[in-house]
Amino acid sequence: MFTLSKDSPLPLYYQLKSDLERFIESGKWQPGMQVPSERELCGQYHVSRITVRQAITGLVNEGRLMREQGRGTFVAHPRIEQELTALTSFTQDMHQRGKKPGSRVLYSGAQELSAQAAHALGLDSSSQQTGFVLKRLRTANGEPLAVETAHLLWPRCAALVEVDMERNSLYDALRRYCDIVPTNARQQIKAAACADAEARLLEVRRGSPVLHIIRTTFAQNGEAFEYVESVYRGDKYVFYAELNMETTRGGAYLHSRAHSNGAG
Ligand code: 16G
Repeated sequence: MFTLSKDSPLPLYYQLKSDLERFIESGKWQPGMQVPSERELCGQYHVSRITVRQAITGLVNEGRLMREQGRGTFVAHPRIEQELTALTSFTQDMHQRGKKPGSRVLYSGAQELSAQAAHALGLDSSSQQTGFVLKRLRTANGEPLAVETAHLLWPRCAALVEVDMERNSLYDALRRYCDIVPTNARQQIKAAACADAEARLLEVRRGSPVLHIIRTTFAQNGEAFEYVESVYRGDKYVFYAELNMETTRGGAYLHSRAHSNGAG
């Protein structure tokens, strides 16, 4: 029924993978749909099981398909693409994508800060510092996407104690009740394997790929008001940045401030 070119310089598995990719992109294969079995694809394309498996594995690795043990292979839901160039809140991000943001408060209250959080907030990290800590499970249309632990200035953000953080956006509440306008941020993203506690909250298997994000956010007056440690589901998110080549200083520079620290 479908033909692949044996004369093409492109390997058969690659041609098959591109064909299946087209089904996903054109919407012929919809998110959540079960795809034909390896045996069916072998029959349809007249190729070996190894070729089919290689094409499917490629799409699974790219997050386009999902294998579910004992059930089969399904078309993955597209990941949420988040731009790295604009400072947005979770609530804004979800509204922009037509999804309903939700939060479950896991902890909220004044707490001793870690030296790292105190340092990021510009406090003297050599002595004990108190902050307002807000730990939330963030959801979109009821589906868990991230666990975020925000450390905020105390008592500067004390008004938040009165705000229902399951129904309100943190950034909106800061603007409204604390006279803090989130203005810019520094963010670090690294890959990790999901720990037990977060795996239960995010409804993924322990060890699944997640993104660890650390953000320090600054207010209109340049003061750091929030230090956030987050764990985002790796199968749901893709971060996107546009990079411009800078040629004005004689050499060529990548205009991104992103840098890698390597291991550790
Ligand atoms: C985003 C931020 C987080 C911030 C939250 C406020 C990342 C990685 N994190 O999730 O730092 O606290 O937005 O969201 O982007 P909210 O205003 O909806 O509560």
